[in-house]
Amino acid sequence: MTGFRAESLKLYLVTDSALAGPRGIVSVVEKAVRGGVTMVQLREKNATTRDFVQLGQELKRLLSPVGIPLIINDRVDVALACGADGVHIGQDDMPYPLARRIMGPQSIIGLSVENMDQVRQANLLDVDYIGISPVFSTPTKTDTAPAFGLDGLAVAAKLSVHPCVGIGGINRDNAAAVMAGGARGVAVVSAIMASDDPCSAAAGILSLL
Ligand code: TZP
Ligand code: MG
Repeated sequence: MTGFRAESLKLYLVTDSALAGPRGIVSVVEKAVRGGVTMVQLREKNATTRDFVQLGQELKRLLSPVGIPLIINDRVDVALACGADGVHIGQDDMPYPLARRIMGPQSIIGLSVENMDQVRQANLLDVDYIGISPVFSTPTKTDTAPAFGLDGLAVAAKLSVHPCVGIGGINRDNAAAVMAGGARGVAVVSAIMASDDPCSAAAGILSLL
């Protein structure tokens, strides 16, 4: 099956072009990698397909030599085109069985779940991991389901047969609590992407996990 290792979830950086600003995604990711991120998801909601693929190719060139998996948000076609290691899908994206068929048995596929029912449904799929979304409400993404909170996260992590990563509002103040709730890792956007020092921001969170 896929060569996915749940340890890759530990500090999962999800990109945001707006927060990277004029520095650009690649430069921020490069610094975050020096700080110890263990997996990277390229998430582009407004990019053209051409720019999305090009960014994916650039990140793949950066991450491949250091053995950090690159995951593409939503877009199976972009993941294949840029040679990414996998794709992360949500409940409204390509259905998992089709994504698996297209991506092949080796690719990493992660699925966002927004409630306990979706955790149970994900148990019937051979996804590589699930994203508990959101753990806390966050200004980075406001069109989310109600937050799980730490108690909900603990229930979801117990219920899930898959490794879980928490996303939403996670930072230095709560990352350890998310891990204590049973998550195998934390997925963060603003805590790293918005930092003036993405290397220290990543290293600081990692030191708490
Ligand atoms: N999915 C659920 S919450 C979220 C995504 C992409 C954004 C998380 O951003 P932040 O800044 O880490 O709270
Ligand atoms: Mg999606």
